[in-house]
Amino acid sequence: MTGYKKAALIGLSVLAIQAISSLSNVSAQESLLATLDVDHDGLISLKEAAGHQTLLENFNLIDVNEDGYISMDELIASNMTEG
Ligand SMILES: [Ca+2]
Ligand SMILES: [Ca+2]
Repeated sequence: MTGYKKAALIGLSVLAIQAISSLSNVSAQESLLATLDVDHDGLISLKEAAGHQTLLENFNLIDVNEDGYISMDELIASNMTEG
């Protein structure tokens, strides 16, 4: 195997790993939203965030558009998980 091919193969593996880890992150946030979204409107209100200490403490930071709710997009951007 040439050095170039090796580098290309390593590059592809890194991309694959990044794709897999970003997918698993999304599902972590999906399950977090599902856990906290008591009224099933797809958003986490301040009241619903009370079930997650870290989320509650960072609510204003995560709520980027300041509508008082954390959307799936905002949750993904925050990288917040259940842990
Ligand atoms: Ca909700
Ligand atoms: Ca928001």
